[in-house]
Amino acid sequence: MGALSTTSTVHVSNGYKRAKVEHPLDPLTPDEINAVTLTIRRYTAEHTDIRAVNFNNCALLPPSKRAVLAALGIPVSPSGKPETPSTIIRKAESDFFDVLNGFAYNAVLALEDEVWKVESLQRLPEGTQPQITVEELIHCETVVRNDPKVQALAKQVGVEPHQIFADGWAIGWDDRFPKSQRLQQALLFARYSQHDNLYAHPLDFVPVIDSLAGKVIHIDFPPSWREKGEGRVELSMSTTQPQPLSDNSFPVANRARIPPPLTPHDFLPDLMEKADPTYKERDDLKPLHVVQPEGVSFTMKGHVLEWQKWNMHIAYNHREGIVLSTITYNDHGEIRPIFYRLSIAEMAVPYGAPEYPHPRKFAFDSGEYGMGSMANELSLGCDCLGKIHYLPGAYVTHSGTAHVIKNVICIHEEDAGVLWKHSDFRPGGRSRTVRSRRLVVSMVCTVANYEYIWNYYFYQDGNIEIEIRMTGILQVYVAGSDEPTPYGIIVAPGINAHYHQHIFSVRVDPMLDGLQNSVIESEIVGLDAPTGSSENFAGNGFVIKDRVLKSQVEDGARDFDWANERRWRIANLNKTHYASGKPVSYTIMMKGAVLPLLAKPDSWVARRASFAHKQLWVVRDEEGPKGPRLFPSGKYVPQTREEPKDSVGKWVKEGNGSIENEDIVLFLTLGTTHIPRPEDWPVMPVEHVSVLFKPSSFFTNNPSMDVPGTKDSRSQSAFGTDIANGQHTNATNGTACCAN
Ligand code: ABN
Ligand code: CU
Repeated sequence: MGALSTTSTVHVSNGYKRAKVEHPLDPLTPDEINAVTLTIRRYTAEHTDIRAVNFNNCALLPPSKRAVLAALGIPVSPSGKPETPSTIIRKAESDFFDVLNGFAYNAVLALEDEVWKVESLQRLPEGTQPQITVEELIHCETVVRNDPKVQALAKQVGVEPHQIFADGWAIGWDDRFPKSQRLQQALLFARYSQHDNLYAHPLDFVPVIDSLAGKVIHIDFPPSWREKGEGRVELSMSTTQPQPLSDNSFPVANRARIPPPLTPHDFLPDLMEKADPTYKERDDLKPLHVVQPEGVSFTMKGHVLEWQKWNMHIAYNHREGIVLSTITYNDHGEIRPIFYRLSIAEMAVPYGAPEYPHPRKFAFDSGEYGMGSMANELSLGCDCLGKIHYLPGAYVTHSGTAHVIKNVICIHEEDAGVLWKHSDFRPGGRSRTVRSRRLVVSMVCTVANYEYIWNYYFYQDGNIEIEIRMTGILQVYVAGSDEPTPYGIIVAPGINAHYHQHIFSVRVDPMLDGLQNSVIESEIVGLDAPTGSSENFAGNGFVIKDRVLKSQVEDGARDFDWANERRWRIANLNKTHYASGKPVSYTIMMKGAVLPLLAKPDSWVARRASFAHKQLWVVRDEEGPKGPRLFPSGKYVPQTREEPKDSVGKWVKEGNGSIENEDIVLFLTLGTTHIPRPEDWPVMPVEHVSVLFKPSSFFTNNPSMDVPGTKDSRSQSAFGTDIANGQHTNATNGTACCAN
């Protein structure tokens, strides 16, 4: 079926009342999701031969950038005049399956006079797979647990059917199956009691399921390694290549099986104590409360937050989780646009073990599962300390009803150490200390074994930071006793944690003092003139060489370069700083988070995750009818083979458009190569990566000079002792140190 022109209407009454929408980027409310899916159901029943619908996703289709900025009165150029607002029609988009034949569809709906209407309905091209849903993950586990072949294989290593558990990953890449088949690979584990850490008991085979048919269609057996002497190892199979499907013999006669390790490795205190009666929680931690006696310093109106000169719209969606939009800064009364939109748009987690089927392990957690759908219900006093404001989020379930996560986005303030300080060291000199308060917008996602924490920080000196924290449980595979593990490390007996990378793509849609922005690449280089020369006699001279990135095709994909301390800044070339004469800009600091993709350039993962090849991508923001360029590995990620047409690698190559003084979008690649440690087991302490955006010639001077010096009347000497003076005094409060 092609695009359909007829429209169907469903009135939003009958309990589908729309909650108040105050901002054009407000996400669909649960009522709206319900109304949209009901509209689609009626439409398909009345106008198509689709008879059984399973919804996959449903979200706001954002209006155009210029329309939103005009509606909010945000200027699009340094001249300061906002454009004339036009009517914004609220739109929604949903992907769904016809469960009878497995075809996937995309519908776009518009809300007119409080009534949703189907504007277009298209069958997705064969092989296009929308994300794996929460329900499919649960279903996959049930399918493998009930499969007689899986049960028989599990029994051979002492595992009963009710003890079989599975993480139903997207297939990754497997040419042996047709693209049209919706597939999941079930990474198997045994669980021996209700809340046992199942990752402590990995199984040695990997079923593949057809998600729509609900059937196990194949089982793969990773080969194991043998010691060959003199440090050499040998694979138990002759190749790391996938075996032909015809070679799938059940039961596996003569195959050396590796039973799962039985030792528990738990993280819940009662279970840890059960396993080891000497286990005891430490009892020497005194309470530490975050107290805000006068409440918070931010205000929220719906999804719009105002804090310390910052203003932004905070939204949830099923895919990126947090999306921050229309970020402005009030600079002495002038509302200055900074970023139109910020999100973590994609991530890839490729594992480094080449034995088949381990190479299929490269998760695109955002595009394949949706970080929003995987987000946690946060809880006060443990995930979030202090005075907290939560925002809810809603995603669609197969039935079409909205699933609400009440506390999905956490908004709060934190002390962030010293913001700035100076002491005049001369006798009688005065000093001033100003502490940094930051605003945090955060979310926690559980992607099967791992958790990811997204933290967006806003500071009083104009800095913005996006930090990703990783914790949770390592993805592991079983190792035979004495089996060498060249691509991983044994974190506990029989448990091999494969090496892997976490590679994130941060999408930055800038609007520094308007939409026409550029990227300046700087290299910091020593002077060419030799030591002893008249230009550089002591040999110490270095300069900064700036170059504006000009053409998308030539400059749109950039490598980091340590040798020249390469750095990038987003600039508005139409406005310069009164003193430095430099264009107003924000510098991008990747704080030790740049990394090379370790898989080969023509590897499966590299072909699907073109964004991971380069540290910086700059493309023109071209808003099509289905919205802007949002996802660097394509809109539909599961089961792509080769680089999708709508990926950042393809956009850069497209046309010879200018990226200088244009409406541009950046994708920053950052992450970490994770060589697991036993200390990452059974649960990994958090690891951080972050990118910082720092104003450079953007403000007249330090914009935080007006932050008051701190006088925290509740800070006291730890032991009732004035340690600095070597005197015992009563606990004193710390008023004088900050400004005297
Ligand atoms: N990390 C892959 C994944 C994510 C979510 C659910 C299952 C598997
Ligand atoms: Cu890791």
